Amino acid sequence: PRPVVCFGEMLLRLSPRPGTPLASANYLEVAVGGAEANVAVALASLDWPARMVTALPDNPLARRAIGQLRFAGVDCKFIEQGEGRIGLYFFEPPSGPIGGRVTYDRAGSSFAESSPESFDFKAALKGASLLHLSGITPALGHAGVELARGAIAAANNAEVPICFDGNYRANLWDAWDSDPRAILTELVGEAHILIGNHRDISLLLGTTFSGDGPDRRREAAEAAFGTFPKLEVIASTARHMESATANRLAARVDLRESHWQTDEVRIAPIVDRIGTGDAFAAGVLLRWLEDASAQDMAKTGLALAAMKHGVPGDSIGVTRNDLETFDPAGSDVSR
Ligand code: KDG
Repeated sequence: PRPVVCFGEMLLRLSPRPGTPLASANYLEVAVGGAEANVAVALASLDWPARMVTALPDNPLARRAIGQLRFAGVDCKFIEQGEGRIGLYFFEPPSGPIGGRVTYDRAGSSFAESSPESFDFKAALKGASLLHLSGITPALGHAGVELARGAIAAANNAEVPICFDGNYRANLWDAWDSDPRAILTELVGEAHILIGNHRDISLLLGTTFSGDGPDRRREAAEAAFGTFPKLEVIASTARHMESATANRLAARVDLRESHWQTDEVRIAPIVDRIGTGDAFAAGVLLRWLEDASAQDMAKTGLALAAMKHGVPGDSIGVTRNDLETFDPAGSDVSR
């Protein structure tokens, strides 16, 4: 198999214990994140080669982040280490009726301060099957937009298809004088695979698709296929939150000629919601890389997303066997 190249910022997550507000926390637990890195970890753990391209400082915090990727088997030789800092985010987990909250401390990170010239995209993309990036990179500011453009141009030069995950982060876009719709429309215009729900698509197309049923979703997908001629796959999840610790989740994959929507599965208790979209993306991509059907992409994406809800941290490392034997209705300890 040919490697997937994941390009984006890596972050450390620092979280107080559930129920303890950040403002009075004495202990913070560390996890390693970054949406694209989370996809790399999931793919590598499933034995699909993944290569991370990012910029990090040369310090113990960055070594902690890289160590997590290495443990999963991600190829780290295109990670540029030099000046600057690693981005952090603080996550107050949901507790009782209070939802979770993210506070970013990532301004001026090595990645956000880099430019397309900082990376050897040509070498990193050599022999690659796919470039995966997300809407987090352009949300970082003007430099982030250039980074996303640079990576996309390099993939186009190398004739490597592109997967773009919308990953809309309002807090990042709102922090600068941004026009997310114009920027995302330009970037998605180069993508072959779009991970994003029908609301992301509505944002891109400037249309409101009222309601959330399968007909609306097909309508949204067809409109997106009409607007973005390179798009081959649109994959999305639909989530109905029951409480801070329970979800209902369904997955959907639209191809130009076919589509598949899974039944809803109930997920409870939820251990950690962060990174579930990245786990979904990894499942969809795994099956796309294997040339599977819309049904297989949707089912595997849903299975990985469901599994991630039960795993602490931003990413999930699972084996093929875990995936094949996963039963969303729950399973016993195997001995
Ligand atoms: O999808 C999960 C990511 O949001 C998380 O790992 C942190 O990349 C991150 C971000 O920018 O919020």
